[in-house]
Amino acid sequence: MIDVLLGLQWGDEGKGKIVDVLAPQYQVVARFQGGPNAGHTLEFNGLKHVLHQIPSGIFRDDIQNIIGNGVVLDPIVFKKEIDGLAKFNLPLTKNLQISRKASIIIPTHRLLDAAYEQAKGASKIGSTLRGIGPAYQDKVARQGLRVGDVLSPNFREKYGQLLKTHKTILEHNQFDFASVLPQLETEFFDAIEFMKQFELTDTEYVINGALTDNKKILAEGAQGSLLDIDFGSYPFVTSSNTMTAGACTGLGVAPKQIGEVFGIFKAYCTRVGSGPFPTELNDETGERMRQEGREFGATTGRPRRCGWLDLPALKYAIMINGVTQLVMMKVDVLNIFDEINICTHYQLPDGTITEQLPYDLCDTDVTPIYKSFKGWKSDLTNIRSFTDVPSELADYVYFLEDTLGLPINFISTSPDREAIIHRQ
Ligand code: 2SA
Ligand code: MG
Repeated sequence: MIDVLLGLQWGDEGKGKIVDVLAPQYQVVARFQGGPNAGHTLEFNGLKHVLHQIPSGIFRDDIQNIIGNGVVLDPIVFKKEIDGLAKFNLPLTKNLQISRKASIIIPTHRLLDAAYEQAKGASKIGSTLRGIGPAYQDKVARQGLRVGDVLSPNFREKYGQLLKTHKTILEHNQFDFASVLPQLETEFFDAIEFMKQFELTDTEYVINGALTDNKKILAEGAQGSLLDIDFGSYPFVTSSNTMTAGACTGLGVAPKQIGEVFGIFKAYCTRVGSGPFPTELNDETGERMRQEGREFGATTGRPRRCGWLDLPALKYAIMINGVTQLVMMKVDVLNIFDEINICTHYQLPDGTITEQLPYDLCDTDVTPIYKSFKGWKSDLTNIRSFTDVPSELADYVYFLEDTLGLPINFISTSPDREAIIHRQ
């Protein structure tokens, strides 16, 4: 079976830490969507490391890591990531395989990302400007470059063709690229050569072979369910399927092979970039959450918008993903609050009370209805057993389990690898 681990909110749920905790049970860890817009932070032995495109199993010697076909890979970022890992002395060329069918982000994808955002003005998505949207656009338009193409003698020609298309669009948008492109291209072709030392292969065979051999595989999601291209708060979404189904198409595995689905959520909500966020706190409470939770983007450093936990949104994410186990992160950030709120329902402009997401969250002004809980106001750092948690926190957890109809099997109490309560 292949287990899937994904974020149930708008990304930054702390997936990297949980993959790292679960990784010893797996022989393969695979990324199936997204690209350098992801930033998975791992903290161990007092060190902090952020991975963008490389699967989070990379720090364990006995795990095979796979970048699947559903990923959009930026070779320049890839080379930087590999260089950044040099100090850990990992057997990288042996433990990392890349799908030949993964899409390549070329330098002009990043410029196009910026040009499109600029053209949108006030209605911009707040993209990470990593070229994600434009790269997926070219994939769907059937004109993109794939990792396997780098081995073809015609690679430069294929690149040239795509570049021509991009230049036309950039010129049309009056976006100045002439001054930056030559340097980016030098870096790009250098990184393409660098990438060739890794195994570029048909990873769907590797993964299905591993399944036949009864190996345990973990599919590592990036971003979050509410950023899913189909089910997120469109158009303020990313350009891939971040949900469980994305693991099937992004790796080449059949739906019946999916086993456990770990849904990761924070005990509150954050969002970076634009788009609707019903429980957002634009006040001092939100600011305290941001400071206490160090809520600044791992990829772009942007301050994250903060707000209370949103159950209509969480239930929706659980439903579309078929979540089987919940993982609650950053509970310790709530240690400081006297009162903690959970949004259980939305009130629509016509007065209707619902626990469903409206079709268009952007145009529907929903008012969150909160249930309030007494804060626990104590430090959780050294708690490793659920029997030791303050009763207020236990009540909070029981309420969520009851309402969501799923067990919360892991509760993270601080960033460190060890700081986790595993219930079972
Ligand atoms: P893009 O660059 O086209 O994907 O941007 C589209 C929208 O998606 C948002 N977005 C994100 N939001 C939160 N976290 C993201 N990545 C995490 C990080 C990593 C993770 O720490 O950087 O959790 O996987 C991420 N990536 C994209 C973006 O803000 C736009 O609103
Ligand atoms: Mg993150």
